[in-house]
Amino acid sequence: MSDIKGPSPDAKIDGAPLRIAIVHARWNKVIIDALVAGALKKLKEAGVKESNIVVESVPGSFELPLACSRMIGGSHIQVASNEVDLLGGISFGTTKVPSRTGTPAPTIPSANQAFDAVIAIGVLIKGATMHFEYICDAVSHSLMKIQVDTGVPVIFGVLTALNDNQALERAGLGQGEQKGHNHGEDWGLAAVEMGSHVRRWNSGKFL
Ligand code: RBF
Repeated sequence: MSDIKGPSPDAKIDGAPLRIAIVHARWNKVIIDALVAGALKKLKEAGVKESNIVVESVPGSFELPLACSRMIGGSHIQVASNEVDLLGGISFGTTKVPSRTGTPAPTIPSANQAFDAVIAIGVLIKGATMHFEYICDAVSHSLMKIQVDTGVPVIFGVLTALNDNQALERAGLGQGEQKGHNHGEDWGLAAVEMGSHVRRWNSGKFL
């Protein structure tokens, strides 16, 4: 990576208190796998506990915004179900929602905290039609809207490449001199930094 491009490496932030989700598309899987591995590596190096990392997948990048939105929403429901069950009692571990109909009650796995950040990872490679332009535009705007609307950082881990080589190089999978840098690592660090900042800002603390 050049010295000019990319984030400066001076933000060293403790990820130990954070809970982070990764949601990735499955199109262009070899590249996706490298990016997800890069993000996971940096999350763990920053101290995020393995038990506080959730990884989900969706078919393609177009599905990423809905997945982020519902995972953020669902993680708040998990926390609520951990605090008080629907009968008003304190619950521990897994909450069983009471059933009045005889239909088996849904089970909500509980969690102590909502996601502090979500990393959305996809690889869009331009083809012969306008499909690429539409998806890039829709996905980038939607992911931005979700983070602003929910207040939960959504890290933009979507490569929008004009050809295979551009995508490979941005996952550190290029050939020889063009090996490139794995941007998944940057996304892991960005999630830790933004998750930590937002926690602090939400409690009214500023540097
Ligand atoms: N999804 C990706 O994540 N990356 C792609 O490069 C990609 N290219 C696509 C090209 C075409 C022509 C189509 C129809 C879909 C493509 N998708 C791609 C899948 C898309 O994001 C989505 O999963 C499907 O359109 C189903 O909603």
